[in-house]
Amino acid sequence: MTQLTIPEMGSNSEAELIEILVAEGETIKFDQSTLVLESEKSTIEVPANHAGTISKLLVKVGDKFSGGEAYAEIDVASEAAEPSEIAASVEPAEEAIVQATSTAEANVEVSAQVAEPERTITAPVPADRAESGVYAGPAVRLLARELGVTLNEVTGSGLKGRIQKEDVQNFVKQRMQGGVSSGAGIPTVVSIDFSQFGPVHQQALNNIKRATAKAMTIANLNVPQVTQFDEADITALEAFRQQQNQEWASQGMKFSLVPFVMKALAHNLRQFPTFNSSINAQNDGLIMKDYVHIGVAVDTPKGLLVPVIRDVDKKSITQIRQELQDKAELARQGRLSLEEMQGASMSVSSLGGIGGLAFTPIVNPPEVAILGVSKAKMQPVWQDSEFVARLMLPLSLSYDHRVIDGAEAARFSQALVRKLQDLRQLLM
Ligand code: CAO
Repeated sequence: MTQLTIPEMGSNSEAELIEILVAEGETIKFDQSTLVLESEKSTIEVPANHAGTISKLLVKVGDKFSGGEAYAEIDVASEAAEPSEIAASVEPAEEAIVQATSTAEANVEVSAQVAEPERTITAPVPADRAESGVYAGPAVRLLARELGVTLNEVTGSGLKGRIQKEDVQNFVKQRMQGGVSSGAGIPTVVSIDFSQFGPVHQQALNNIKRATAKAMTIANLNVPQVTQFDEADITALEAFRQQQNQEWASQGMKFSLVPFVMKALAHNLRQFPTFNSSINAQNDGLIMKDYVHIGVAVDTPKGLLVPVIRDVDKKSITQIRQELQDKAELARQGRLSLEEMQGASMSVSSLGGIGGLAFTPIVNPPEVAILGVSKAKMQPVWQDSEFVARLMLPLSLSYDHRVIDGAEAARFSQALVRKLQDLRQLLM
């Protein structure tokens, strides 16, 4: 047990505690911001001078400090990472790449910030401690206080969820307009000391998993989504695929179902342009896209990545197959560029190679729909006056209900089914 202390602040300085960023029972890292103090001149984030679990907070908002005072008791973690290890574990470039899977707009911002990190925090703060409470610089905190905004309610758009001035301004604007603020007022999950129930150990999330977690949370909070289930009789498509596999075998080429689904989906996106749109920044119109790029979720050892195959509507299934194979391989090797994960019209998530009946994929904004593909199975299907064995492919279409109505989604799904059942539809 030891104590966390306020750093020396120079003679005649006094600062008031305006925010406590940690809680009793919380496990914190060395250098993690714990308190926010406000002096006459500036706002200061106080970094923890030890890592470990906070057993007792000794202060309350409004207390005044001149430096050197103890403010918490902490059970020091014996395995606490050294500051140099913390810094070494951060791979901002990789995170920037992953965040590219969520929004093209965010990518631009994230990559810009990686190139030139913001430096507004007066105390040293490790770059990977965004999870612990609010992550914002003094100027942003001051602005929030002036505008009466609780920073916990603001979703940060900066690197690792850092709250920017614009986020505070947009929050106020949305409130004034009576708009919906993502995550506003949503209570956070309580942090529990699981060691009280049995032995536990920590496992760090890598940058890809952290970025995916953030993107999925944003998606789920912002997009009212519905999933439409369907199934396509792909008996004929499967026979064609097997035949193609035999014909191309001498060249070492093999076709999986996914390129066929992508081609049919691209055709559908031309037929139903609303699915190839995004909501504009003012939430009062749609940006219609004249290109058809399709993202494909790839399961990699480090986590989910979504490379984008461009102009799928203009490419042959052979080309799409080759590009998908190349991009999936790059993804698994962690060598995809930022550009290769940007700009999808819509995404496909195929779990057909693994199994399962159906699932509800999460729309990845600013896209407005995503297609889930599950494992095809032989099933008895009633035809005329008898059951016949047919290969049925389960499809799960999740869509943003702000943009797409249920009837439109059902029509989209049925049109896709018809295309997969009879590829000649793609010629029309
Ligand atoms: N029904 C039945 N069999 C299927 C199928 C389906 N819908 N989809 C694929 N298969 C078969 C393939 O034909 C292949 O079998 P053969 O070797 O006998 O031909 C086998 O399953 C392996 O397929 P695969 O999934 O490895 O390859 P793919 O080209 O079908 O898919 C890719 C490529 C990149 C989509 C896939 O490798 C992948 O990463 N899938 C996971 C995506 C994911 O994680 N989604 C969840 C995102 S949300 O967390």
